[in-house]
Amino acid sequence: SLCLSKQTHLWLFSSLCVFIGSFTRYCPGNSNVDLDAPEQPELFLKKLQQCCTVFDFMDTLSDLKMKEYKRSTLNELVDYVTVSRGYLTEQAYPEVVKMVSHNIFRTLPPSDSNEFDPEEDEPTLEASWPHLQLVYEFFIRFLESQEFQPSIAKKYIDQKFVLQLLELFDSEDPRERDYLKTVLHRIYGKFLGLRAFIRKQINNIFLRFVYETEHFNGVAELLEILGSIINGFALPLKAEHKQFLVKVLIPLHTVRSLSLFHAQLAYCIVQFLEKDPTLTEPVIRGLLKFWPKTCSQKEVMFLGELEEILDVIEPTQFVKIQEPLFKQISRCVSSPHFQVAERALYYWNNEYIMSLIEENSSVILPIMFASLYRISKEHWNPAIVALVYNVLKAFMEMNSSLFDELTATYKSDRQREKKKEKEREELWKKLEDLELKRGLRSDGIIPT
Ligand SMILES: *[C@@H]1O[C@H](CO)[C@@H](O)[C@H](O)[C@H]1NC(C)=O
Ligand SMILES: CC(=O)N[C@H]1CO[C@H](CO)[C@@H](O)[C@@H]1O
Repeated sequence: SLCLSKQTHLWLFSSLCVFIGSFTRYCPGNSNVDLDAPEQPELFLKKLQQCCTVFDFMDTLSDLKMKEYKRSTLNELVDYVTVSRGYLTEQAYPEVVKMVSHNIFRTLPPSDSNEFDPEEDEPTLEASWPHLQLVYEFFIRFLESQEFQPSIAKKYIDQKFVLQLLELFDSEDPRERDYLKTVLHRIYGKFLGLRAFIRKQINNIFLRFVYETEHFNGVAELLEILGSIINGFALPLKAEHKQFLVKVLIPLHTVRSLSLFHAQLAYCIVQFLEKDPTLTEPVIRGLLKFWPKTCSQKEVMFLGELEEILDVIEPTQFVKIQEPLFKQISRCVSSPHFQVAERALYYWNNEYIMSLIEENSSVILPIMFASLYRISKEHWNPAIVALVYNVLKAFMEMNSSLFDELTATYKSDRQREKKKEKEREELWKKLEDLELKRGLRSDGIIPT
């Protein structure tokens, strides 16, 4: 499989073409490799040209033989580029990019954005995948080849190419998006001159997604690439990068289909905070601002992300944000949704978070106490009550005098409330009696 078969069939030019001979791989064998080696670069170009022909896979019965020839030619090209030694000539670059472009750049089938629900429906798989996969495979090996020279390739892999590549991330086929992810990652790694452009275009895709369409299939894949890009940012972070975090990544949390890319999004956020801890406060304030009000499933995701952030938070940053943060957590603990309350209460199993709470218990206990105490008396769910008892116990151990103080305050507040309620009831009763005495009818009309 080290060399290309000699036959470069005519099938590409039209369906009239005649297939000459059998499509067996021509390998000169061990005896006369050298003799045939000079032909290889030229065969390579020819076969690249052949593979520019694109077949219609929607018609499953057409061109069956031709499709099979192209498939084996692509296979040969994959093998060739994997082991090529000195065959990647300068003429090959435009041909490779041309072949790849002809095959992968196409109008994606219209996805019924109203109908298709990526959380529920099966994606439409790409019909031409038997060829498309090999083209992607070939392209990745080309980019990864030891002989690959970005300085030559950049003439052909340019901004226009990248723009078309990014559009393909909207493909419904997850297999294609997976290949695209690797392709874009390689291009980002090898073409320094395209990096800022790629980031800017991803930025635009996300803004359009958040504020206009709410529809783009490749958000998770693009975020995954960004995760590793962020990882490589130099310090101090550029204003452009911080802006991307605050103006794009945080608003991405508001999208309805968050569950499809939340893990990748949270990863990017945490990457940013590990790079630059001073971003913690704006990030957490952003999450609190966009905190979901009606969707408990989303609320659970937010709590999960917040825990990831707290896992890496610096104590100096924690104190800046602890009050609004624990006000929200206190609301979550009292949530009527079992899963939300449970997820929030799990924070108390996290040793690092516990140590942060303990250091600032005089701030956090008073915020949390009333909700917890009330739940321990009133909640319908025994699992939640058990978790709450654990939290209260931990609080008591942290600072028992503060705990007693809060208990006393809570009780006297409750009593005052109850007393007020009672007084209000009595007042109403008195009013009723008074009205009866004055002969008011229940319908409020004074009898004449
Ligand atoms: C307990 O809380 C009280 C009231 O906030 C505070 O004055 C005291 O220092 C705390 N004790 C400990 C051991 O943290
Ligand atoms: C009010 C309070 O207790 N603040 C403390 C919170 O924890 C930090 C250390 O992480 C202390 O420096 C603060 O004094």
